[in-house]
Formats: sequence, structure tokens, C-alpha cells
Amino acid sequence: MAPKKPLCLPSLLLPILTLLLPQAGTRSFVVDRDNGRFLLDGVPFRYVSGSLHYFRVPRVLWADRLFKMRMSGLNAVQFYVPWNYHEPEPGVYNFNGSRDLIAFLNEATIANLLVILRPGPYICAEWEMGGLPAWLLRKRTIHLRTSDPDFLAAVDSWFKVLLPKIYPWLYHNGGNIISIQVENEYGSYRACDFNYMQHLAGLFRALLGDKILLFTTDGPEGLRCGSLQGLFTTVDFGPADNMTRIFTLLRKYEPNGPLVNSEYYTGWLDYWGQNHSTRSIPTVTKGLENMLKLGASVNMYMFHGGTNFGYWNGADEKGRFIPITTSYDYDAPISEAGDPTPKLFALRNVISKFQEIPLGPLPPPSPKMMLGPLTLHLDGDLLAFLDFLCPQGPIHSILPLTFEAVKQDHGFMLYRTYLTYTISEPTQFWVPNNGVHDRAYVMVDGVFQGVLERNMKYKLFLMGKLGAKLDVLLENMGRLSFGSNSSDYKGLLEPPILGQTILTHWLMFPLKVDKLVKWWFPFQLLKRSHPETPSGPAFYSATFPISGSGGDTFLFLPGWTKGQVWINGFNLGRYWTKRGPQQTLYVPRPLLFPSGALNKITLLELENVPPQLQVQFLDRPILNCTLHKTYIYSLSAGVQGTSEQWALKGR
Ligand code: 6DJ
Repeated sequence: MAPKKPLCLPSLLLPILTLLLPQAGTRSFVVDRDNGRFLLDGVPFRYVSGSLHYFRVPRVLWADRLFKMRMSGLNAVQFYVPWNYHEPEPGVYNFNGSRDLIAFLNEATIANLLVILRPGPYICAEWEMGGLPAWLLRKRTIHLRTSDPDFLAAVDSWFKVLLPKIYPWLYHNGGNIISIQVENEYGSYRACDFNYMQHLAGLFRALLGDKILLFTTDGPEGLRCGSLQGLFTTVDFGPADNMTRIFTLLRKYEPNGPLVNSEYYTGWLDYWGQNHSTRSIPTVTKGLENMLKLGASVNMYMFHGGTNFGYWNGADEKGRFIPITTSYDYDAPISEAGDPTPKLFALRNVISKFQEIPLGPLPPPSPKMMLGPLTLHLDGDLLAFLDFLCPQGPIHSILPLTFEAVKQDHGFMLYRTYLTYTISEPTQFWVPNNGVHDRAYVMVDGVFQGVLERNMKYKLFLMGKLGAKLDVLLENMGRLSFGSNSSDYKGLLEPPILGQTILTHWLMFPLKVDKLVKWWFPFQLLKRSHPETPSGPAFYSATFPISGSGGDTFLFLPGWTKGQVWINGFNLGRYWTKRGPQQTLYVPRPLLFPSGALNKITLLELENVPPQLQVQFLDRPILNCTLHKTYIYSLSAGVQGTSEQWALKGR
């Protein structure tokens, strides 16, 4: 059985280790209600755990991050399993590479960390659609996170694949998983469907047996709907909350068990266009110390945040639709680049008052690298590559269809129609009912006209001749991960209106942007550049070597507006320099080729570019600049400047 055999240990050590480890059968993790504590193998135990999401960290760096967590004094790691990351299409599963959950469990074993697993099905986590697959929305009538038979059927078939995989990894079976969470903050969801929670609990029991500790997690206000008889109840709250009040409330649902805060917030998330979030070290350490004094078990959310690579960020509804940034640094004790921060050392100091910390220092910060500036060249307008971006050709429909209806779950789709009469005066172009989900880049005969944005910008004024080509590129900026009971469909949700005319007869091109960047651009097969610097959606790229052994670095895109960026075909995520607060994207060293080889950077810029088409790699991140003002950018001074100077120039 895999958990009994840590793969990378020399085979001679294995028999000795097996003798030392308590055997499956004698291993147990239980709630001792008589004494308000956990027992691990019969011995009183409390966990001091941290959250780390394997899906936000490149696989080659898992071991490094887990080791640092263990060396910080943690005895457990808590993580979600995002369903949509593993089942891209109904019945199609992916557990390879960075999705190899079993390899991650194995790495946690090697780091000597127990595991608290949170398989959802909903996970929130500021992850695209809270971890639910977008294909669920292909059925228009589905009610997510309820006992709707359509939703339950999809959940059942997913868990029948996932849960048997993790069964051998349960603690009493010889693995490291001590407990498993059912759903996630279900009490915050308006549906409050008791039958749904009961169904999940029954399914987990049927597939995992009755020995494993199953639990729920809710904020204090969610405990009423989120907790379920038969499941252990835990709560989540941050340093600014009133611990005594919340634990007293928890006692109503869990009168005798150990107290557990499943998400103690070490920092907080960032939204595009809002200020960078931080939580001060003294408040975070004080809160932890108070909970540990009470004997509570605690999981710190996040201990290492990581990155929303690709299109995986979620979004919230805070009066309006508001997407999460690419960085998920979270102001956590281990930074996005994997470095120990002063917060880590302060928390470690607190932990050391209550339990033994492994001997030995924490590894130093990884080497960092500065590079550039690098001048990019225009590969061509996005429209010029349409035959490669959508080789199967467009879908025709009288009225526009959503992304979900044409099975385009993420990224971009182009909607095209032709003007049926000449418009010689600027005429209003808009989409009723806030029906742009989420951002639209509008072109007439290939000329960029401007942007429409959900909840932000509702109209443009257009002119054009009879037969002119109207292109509307729709960007899915990430589905809601929290705050809504309604499904977050993407694309044009209503037919656009030009003047008094409802526009019909659409061609829809679902775009395979990542395939183009990965398979065509590296070979320089395609070059369709336009003589002048265009505005509107276009591809730009450059190649560059690194010298020496290189290091982690942070891509800075001053003067660029908004887009997507790839390094050697790997989708680093979204940048939105103009809105902030995030100004740099984390580039892990393992994404770059060794010195001597050429690396390739590709940008899909959606709006406007800086005059010199330059980017730079910095040796530190800039996550705290919200730039609403026009960007003031002086190239000659900037090239020599430090990252702080660059940041200041941007203010
Ligand atoms: O369980 C949730 C986490 O995945 C709890 N939480 C975190 C993560 O999303 S925001 C940050 C949040 N819950 C929403 C309620 C906020 C008051």
C-alpha cells in the first residue's frame, strides 16, 4: 500500500521504518469527547496546521513548501481538492503532473505532516467557480450545492472516482489523512438544503467507511445551516474576531469535543482594483497564542498561498462582480515565491511555546534574478490568427450563445456579426441586463473601439458601413467562487443592441489561445504583424536567455494594460497593470530553461501597449499598487531604477 512506502527513502531504511511506524489497524485518530480533545494512536493530540494548495504551486516545488511548513513547527497540512481541476469534461479525469494528488500526499508524508483533506465538492478558495466544474452549467436548470438530482448525480460519479483513490491514505489504513471535511462553509449558502448535506455525509461514509473523522467548517453565522449531526463541527475566523464569543457559539453545536478553528486567517485575498490586503504580525500571533492557550487545534489559512496560474482565479460579488488577482500570496507566512517571512518566524516562536519545533534552520530565501528590460515585438492582431485559434471554424446562431452552451469553459470567445445598414453617426452599442460576462473588447472592421465591462462599463458608441464586421471578444475573468446562489454563465448573455436594432446572426469562435501559444508561436511559424503598433487584442513576444543559474523572478509590465502572459508556453495568469494592486507576476525558476537556452515570453495584450513594448524581470514582487491614475512611465529612468522606484513612478 503506497502510504507505507515513502518512495524516495533508500530501500534499506524501509524495513526499519515500517517497524517503527504504528501499523494500520493500531493507528487511530478520534475525538475524545469526555476530555474535549483529539487522540492520535490513543495519545492526546492537537494539530497546528497550515493550508497549502497543491494546485497553486508547481509540482517541483511541493516538497520545498511542505518542508518549510514542517520546519515552522506545523504537524499537519490542510488542503482542498478542486473538482474542476481534475474532471475537465464529464467522465474525463486528470491526476497527472501538477494534478497528481497522490504524489502530493506522498510528499506530505515525507515532510512528516499529517493531512486534513477538504474534497468539497464545493471549495470556495477564491478558485474558479469555487472548484465546481463549469460543465455543470451546461444543464440550464441545475441547482448547484443542493439535492437537485442532476447535481447529485455528477457529485456521486466524481466522488466514486476520487474517494477510493484516497481511501488507502486514511490514517487508520496506514496513510496520513486524519480527517476529511464535508462541503465547505455550507451554512453561508442560501440554499441551506439539509438533504444535500445528509446525502454527502452518507456518500462519504459509504466510500470511506465509518472510522475516518468527518467534519464541517463554517463561519460563526453559518454554523446553524452548515453543521450536521454525526459530523464533527469546526468553525473559522480571523485574528480580528472575538475568539471567546465564537468558541462559545461553537459549543452549541459541539458541546464537548475539542475546539477547532479550521481557517485562522494569516492574511487575506486581493481583488483587482482594490487595495492589497495584509494582516499585521502582532494581531496574527496574538490570536494564535490565545487559541493554543485554550488547547484548541488550529489550521492557518493560508500558510503558503501560491498563485492562480492560467485562468483559475475565482471572483466575488460585493455589490458587483469583482475578480481575484493572479497572486494568491495572501500575506501568508511563506510568501508566494516560497520564502519564509517575518510572520513565519513570529508564528513559529508562538508555536514553540506549546510544542516541539523540529531542530534546524529554515532554508534561506531562494535566489532571485533581475533581467531586462526586454523589448517585445508584435506577432500580430488576435483577429489575424483566427484560423489557428479556432481551426474547427465558428458556430452559427441567430442569438449569441454562452461559453457554457458551446463547451468553452475558460478563456476567450470571439462573437462576430456584420452590420446590416450604415451607421454614420456615433450610435450606442450596449448589452441589456448587464449581459457582458465579463469583459468585451469591441472592434469594427478590425479597428479597436473600446471595452464593455460587467457592472462597470455599459456602452460604447460605434459607426460603420453596411457590411462592416463587428467583432466582440469576450473574456471570462473567472467564475464566482463565493457570494451567489445563481450560476455565473459567461459570454454574451443577451443579444447586443446597436441604436434601436437587436443584433442577430452571430458567428462564435471558441478560442484555443493556449494551444496557439504553446504549439505554434515557439516555432516562429506564424508572423502576421501589422506595420503600426495596434491597440486592442494582439500577441507580442520576445526570446531571452538567462545567465548563470538564474533564480525566481517577478515579471513587471509597466505601461501595458490588461492581458494574459505565458513563459515557455506555461500560462502564468492574468496581468492588469492599469487596475492593480498586483503589478508583477511570480515566475518560478523551474519554468525557465538553463542558461544558454532561449526562453520565450508571449503576451496577449487586450487593450493598449507602452510605446517601447518593454517588460522587465524584477527581484521582488510589487503587489500593492492600485493605479487608477494615468501611468507615468519614463523609460530611460525606469530601466536603471529599482522596483520601488518603478512602483513609485506608477503612483
Ligand atoms: O472556506 C473559505 C476559504 O476557502 C472561507 N473563506 C476564505 C476562503 O475562500 S473568504 C476566504 C471565505 N469565506 C467567505 C466569507 C467571507 C466573510
